[in-house]
Amino acid sequence: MSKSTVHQIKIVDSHTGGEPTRIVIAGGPDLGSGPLAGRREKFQREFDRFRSAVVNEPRGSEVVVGALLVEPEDKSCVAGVIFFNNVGYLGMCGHGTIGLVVTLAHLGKIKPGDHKIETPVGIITATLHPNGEVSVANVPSWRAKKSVTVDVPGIGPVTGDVAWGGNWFFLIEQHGQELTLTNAEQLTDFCWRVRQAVNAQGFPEVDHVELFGLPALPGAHSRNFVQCPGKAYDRSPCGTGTSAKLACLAADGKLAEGAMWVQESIIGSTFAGKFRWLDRATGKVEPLITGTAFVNAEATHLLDERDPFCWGIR
Ligand code: PYC
Repeated sequence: MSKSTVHQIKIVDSHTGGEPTRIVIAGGPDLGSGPLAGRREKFQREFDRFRSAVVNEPRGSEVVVGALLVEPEDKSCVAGVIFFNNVGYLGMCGHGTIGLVVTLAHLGKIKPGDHKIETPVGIITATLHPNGEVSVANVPSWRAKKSVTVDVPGIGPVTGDVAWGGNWFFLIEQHGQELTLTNAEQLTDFCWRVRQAVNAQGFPEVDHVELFGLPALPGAHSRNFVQCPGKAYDRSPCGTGTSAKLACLAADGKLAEGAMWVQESIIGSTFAGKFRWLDRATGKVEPLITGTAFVNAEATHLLDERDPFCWGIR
């Protein structure tokens, strides 16, 4: 076997409340320097097959969120990161940032304390607590539109809020769906239809759909089901989705600044969230999301150009 056809990528896997994160720590594409939004575009334009190789089958699955570690432009940051998934690229990723912080600690690169991290949609501050928990002070989050009703083929009218929490979400309270894991297939179909309708009826930027219901765990305030852009559902309560939810709760006056909101995921994992106002006039808040992650693999991926599925099944 000729060695020159085999690329090596070093990765560390973790999961945050059941949702996997795969951090590429070496062997990734060289995206140069400059703002991360521009480097994310270059990633997409010139190295998209690398994204697919890392997260798609046969090495990954539709559930895996990948993260490429890059040099931050702002040197006060400990790292820059570009998150990606089975179909494309994310703005921010809450569960992924918690996974990243635990991974950096595992690698001996950071100690408990505050750490700034650069993302394509802004700089966030993550705190690694001595007990291993991680809090993420997310990018400014806000509700863009309240009570948008879309006509969903095969379902009928569905009403939700459009909000930004580092990614764009459509958040639905009244959906008539049972939020249980055994119902995941039906929930996936429901959310996918809603997303098509939301995209077609005025909000092409929305790529996550989030349903809310009553929690199963004592102490939790709500349970969610979050559909990600590539149709997989988030096993965690979704950090950016919880941020979007906090922005809506703040806008509606349903949660006070600094009060705790415990968001439960469809598999029963939780994030604790709270917010502080950045600007009441525009409804912008800074969400703080706290959760835990565990490192579960260190590996070297081998990308053999002669393998017909070297760059993933796309
Ligand atoms: O935790 O923000 C998040 C997230 C986005 C997509 C999957 N997880």
